[in-house]
Amino acid sequence: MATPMKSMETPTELYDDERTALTKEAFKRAFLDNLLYVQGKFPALASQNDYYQALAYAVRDRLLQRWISTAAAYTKQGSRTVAYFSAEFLMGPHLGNNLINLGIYEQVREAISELGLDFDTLLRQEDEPGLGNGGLGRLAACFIDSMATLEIPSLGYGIRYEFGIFHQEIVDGWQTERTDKWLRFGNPWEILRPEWAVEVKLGGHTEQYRDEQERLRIRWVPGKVVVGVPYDTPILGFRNNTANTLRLWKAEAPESFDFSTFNRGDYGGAVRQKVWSETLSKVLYPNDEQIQGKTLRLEQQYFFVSASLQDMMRIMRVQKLPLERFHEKFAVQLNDTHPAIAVAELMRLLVDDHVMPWEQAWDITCKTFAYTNHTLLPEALECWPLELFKSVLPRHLDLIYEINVRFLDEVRIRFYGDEARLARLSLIDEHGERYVRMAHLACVGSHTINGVAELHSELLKQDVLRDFYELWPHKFGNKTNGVTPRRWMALSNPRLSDLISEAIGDSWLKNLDELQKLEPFAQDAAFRQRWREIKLANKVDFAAFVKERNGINIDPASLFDVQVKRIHEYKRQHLNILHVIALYHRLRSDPNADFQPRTFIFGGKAAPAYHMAKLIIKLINSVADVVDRDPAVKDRLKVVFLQNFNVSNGQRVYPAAELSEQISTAGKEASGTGNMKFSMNGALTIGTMDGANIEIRQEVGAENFFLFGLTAEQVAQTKGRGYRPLEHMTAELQEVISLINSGFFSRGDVQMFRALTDGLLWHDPYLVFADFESYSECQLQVSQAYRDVDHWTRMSILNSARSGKFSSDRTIREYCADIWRAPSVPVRLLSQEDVKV
Ligand code: GPK
Repeated sequence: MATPMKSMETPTELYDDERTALTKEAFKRAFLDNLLYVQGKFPALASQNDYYQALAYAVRDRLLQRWISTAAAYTKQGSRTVAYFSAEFLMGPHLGNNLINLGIYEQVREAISELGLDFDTLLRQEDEPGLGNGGLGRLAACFIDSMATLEIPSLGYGIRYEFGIFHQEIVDGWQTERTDKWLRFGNPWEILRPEWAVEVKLGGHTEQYRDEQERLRIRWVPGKVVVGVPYDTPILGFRNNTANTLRLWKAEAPESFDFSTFNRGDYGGAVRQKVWSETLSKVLYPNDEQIQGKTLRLEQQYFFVSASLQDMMRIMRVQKLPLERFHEKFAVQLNDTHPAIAVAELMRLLVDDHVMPWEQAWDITCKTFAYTNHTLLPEALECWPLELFKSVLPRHLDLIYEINVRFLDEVRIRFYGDEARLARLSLIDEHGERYVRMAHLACVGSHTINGVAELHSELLKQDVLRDFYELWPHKFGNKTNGVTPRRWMALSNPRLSDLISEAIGDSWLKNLDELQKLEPFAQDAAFRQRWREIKLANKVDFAAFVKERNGINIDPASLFDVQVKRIHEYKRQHLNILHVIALYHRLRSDPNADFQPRTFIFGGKAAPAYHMAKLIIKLINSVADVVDRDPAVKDRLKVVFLQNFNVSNGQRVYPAAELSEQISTAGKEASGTGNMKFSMNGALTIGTMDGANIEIRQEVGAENFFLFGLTAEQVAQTKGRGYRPLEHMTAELQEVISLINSGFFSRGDVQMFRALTDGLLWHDPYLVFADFESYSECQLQVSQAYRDVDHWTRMSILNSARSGKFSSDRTIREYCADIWRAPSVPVRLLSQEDVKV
């Protein structure tokens, strides 16, 4: 009989054997093996999803070699590691991206089609992990991609929500929400690590006690305990050997906890405990830039932060590093204030659990954290009512009081006699009901604070965080956002990427500044022709997609004008749709007017409780409906609302766009990142002087950008004087508002959009009317420019050629140099020799 141990004595080849080779033949074999041995299906019975799963597992096998090699390299070198703390990681589908990064996309496509299957159908099977709301979550995803590509040792830490961002469906023009069951068919990209589970305490109270050395100490007696179980997803670098880790925590009930209940015969109680525990990682809060102030949300934040810090301490134990060197081993980036409780939690772990003196623990804490702010909107600044905070984190409240006392002492000496300043800076807001200010906790506990675009970082210093800037100017800096060109160009726009590589070679994907080499091609008529053909082909693809989804025909020859992003008043989708109505009115009034045909494409989700945003969606759909049915404007004006805008749909729309709408009220959009994706893919921008628009315009040149509207300074002045919308009323705008209020778009219902129009007329913090004329005028210039096909194409090429700055690789290089001080650690693939058992 063959002994199973035999193979252990003479290790056979572990890697680069038939099982994980990158050749087409090996891949086919692996695919069929996975279908049989993992899915338990044979081809006649397999569904498309079974095939997708088999494909995903075959790819995953090929990631693991890199993952193990990376872990080995980092462990051996005890590398300095970036821990990116984020409540959101909006990853989008993994399969295509992993194939791109492994460099086997084409081989695998061929292998699959040689097996008689449709590769694109299989790609579409993946339910994308939508564990984020919008820009902030997608930024985290681009950042971990860039860290892996730049070979920076890093861990992304977050929550494995069972239900991600809701699925949006439009019913009778209104947004409806359906639960996102992304885990329904399993997730082949994650690996469960039950052996690294940790306990997280919540609630209860604190008490004093004396330790063995008779020292007076404080103990936290929790009301409940949950277990955090890590699920790891490998994050590949682009064509290198690095595979970093995204570690997401699932909440489970600790067995010991419900056993006691169970033993008492309280079966219901035991189950309730389990249900409650799992609620913690059940669902992503769907609010963007608006806090809801729910206890569960604070519990979620603390849950993942505590689990992550404990996990980092475990890693230090494994690597035999003393906790005194925590800040040398790890650089932690706080993605907004959602993980800011980490400042108090690290103090608790060091002071309470590891009996470290306060001063030393505080020194380590401040050297560990850095904080990124993502918004200037006051409604997004997290403040927790004191009582709520205390009920969830009684020990942390005490620690925050202590941090605050010491902090305000420092301020008192610096700003002698300035009581008002003390109140403004305090970690506790004491005007009326008392609150814990999470942004203040983040600022006090971090060595560096940054905004996400030049203007935003300036406004932070002048406005929201002014007092902190006056106290610690050296802590402040800017890190303009970026996006990964791997997903947002190579994967989503293969036609354009191939043309670019043909022209300038393919190293631009690792060094996006090389796109500059495209500039001379803007003067080359043949190249321009190919550039146009590609845009047209992308538009044709997108039109087919719209036909399938919305059942309407859009003309690929019309100008594709796109606004896709979360629906929010400050982003001003209503400014866009008012202008569409104005165009409609012009066409109806003068049917023979010279008119550049346009397709207006909208997409984005509204927070479920944000009524105004939902009303804006309804208005867009209502206009779309009327315009579609009106033969008078047929073929010249179309409006499409793309349902359920997410990463996958984004990958379809950016390559097809010609005009990118970035029309927020100046001073409100921190950066924007969609603006960058459009520009890279050759769309021109119509935009305000806001967020990263300013830097995009700077890079691509004012002559290749359609600028309109008030500047942030003018917005502030206008508001200072008292903004009166009626002063900006024009005849055309009057027509537009009247048409809406007449019930023309709402089947005679004159009330339907009143909340919206009244808001714009009487109290509009976003100055829509003030910018309307300038916007309209600018759109006229767009239409004229579009008619000069060659000129437009030149501008399009130059937008792409000059978008190098907006690679998230550049952003991450800056974080590494200025904030993290984390050197890269190249990974060598382990050979069979290295892993002999
Ligand atoms: C900012 F504060 C927040 C938030 O809660 N969610 C979110 O997506 C966005 N953001 C900003 O609105 C964008 O301007 C910015 O580009 C993005 O974060 C990433 O920094």
